[in-house]
Amino acid sequence: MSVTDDTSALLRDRAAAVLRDNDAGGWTKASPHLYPHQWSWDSAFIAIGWAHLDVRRALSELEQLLAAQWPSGMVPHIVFRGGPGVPYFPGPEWWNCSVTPAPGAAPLRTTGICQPPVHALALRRIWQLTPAGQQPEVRARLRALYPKLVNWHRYLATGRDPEGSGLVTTYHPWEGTDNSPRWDRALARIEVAGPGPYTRLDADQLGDPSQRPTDWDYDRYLWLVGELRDCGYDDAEIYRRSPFLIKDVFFSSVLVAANAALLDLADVAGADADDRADLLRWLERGRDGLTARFDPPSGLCTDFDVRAGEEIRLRTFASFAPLFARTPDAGQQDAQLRLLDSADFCGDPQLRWPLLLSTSPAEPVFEPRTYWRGPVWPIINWLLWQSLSELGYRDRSAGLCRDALDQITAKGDFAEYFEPMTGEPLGSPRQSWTAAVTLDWLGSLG
Ligand code: 9WN
Repeated sequence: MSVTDDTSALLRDRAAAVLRDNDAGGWTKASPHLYPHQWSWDSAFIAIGWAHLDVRRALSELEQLLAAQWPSGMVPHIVFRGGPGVPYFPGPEWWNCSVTPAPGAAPLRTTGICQPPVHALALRRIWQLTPAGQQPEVRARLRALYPKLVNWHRYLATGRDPEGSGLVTTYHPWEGTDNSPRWDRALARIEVAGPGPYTRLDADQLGDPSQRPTDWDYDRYLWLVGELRDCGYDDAEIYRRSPFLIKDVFFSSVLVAANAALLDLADVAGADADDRADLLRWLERGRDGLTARFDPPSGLCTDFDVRAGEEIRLRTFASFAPLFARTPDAGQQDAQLRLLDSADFCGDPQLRWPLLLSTSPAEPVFEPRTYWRGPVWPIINWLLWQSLSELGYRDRSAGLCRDALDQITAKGDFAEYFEPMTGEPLGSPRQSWTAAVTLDWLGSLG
């Protein structure tokens, strides 16, 4: 099946219905049952989807998320907006943190870690899609959000990069791509004293535990939460004590692209000269940091385990960090595109569609049905599509958009992720960010 005019109108209505059904009033559940609260990078993608339906509603998504921004500038990975009766594990009691959004307002319960900073890309898309008549209102709200996003980036560029390397240090697998094999060695080093008794909800809710991280992973995830909590979520203390500190090239590449997005909005936002200079400095330092982790012969960009002092050399979606960062260097682009087309990635003839997988089938750890260890994630392909478009690879980006929409249309109901060889929809159905990127892809077709 391919997306024709008829099917695209239908698909747009169905995607819009997912966002409307998951709308909880100014914020959107990441999915109806499995993820019933507000997640950080989900919200950014979701805002991009809303921008095609109602730019005001799109702004609320970001405003509600940023209301939970910590004084340090960190934007927490979950805001437990669903309330205490809504089941999710681990809930707020495991994290023991909250923020008070305004004097006298009720505190918001949050987690103490963060996720990739896609938010500036969302703000830029909102502005691009704002109808002329709504520009005065949207500009005013954008101007209120902008300094919060600059502070968020400042936190990542300083608190999360005390070395000034241009690369963001992540503290937990939940800072984006949970059970990616990129974390296996660092997790294996943790001698688990036992995180205490707990009952997982995810495996039952999904009905197929084999797609989710194992209990071995969860023991370590929860133990790490305890460590971060004991450090009072203080960056310097975490740096002194935590066994899990990773220079994550994917996370860092999103920060580079997000800094560029804020610079694009600087005039609309009335940004001052200091903020502009900081954003440019972080952007250039980020690109240099990624270049230092780039291996020209293989075309791979690799994460670095700070605690072990070792490279994490695996073929995963993160290997394409220079592309995600829209690196202008032609040599890096060529090497990355060769790798992308190779049999290790999109050139594998067994793939149902030539889309970017979370982990290469050529890796021994590849598992086609397990979460971040093989399946295709639409949001990752959306990020790649954006980069290819911005870098001027029109045919490639158009092909990627077509294949991604075909995958979403063929089977299932806006699945969280897909089996790469069969196209089987996996994970949560009616996942908000899948619907959101569908709306953006359809919007690009004109
Ligand atoms: C933990 C909500 C989130 C995404 C993450 C994805 C998954 C949560 C989980 O779902 O993580 O945060 O319970 O598995 O890995 O990227 O933000 O969609």
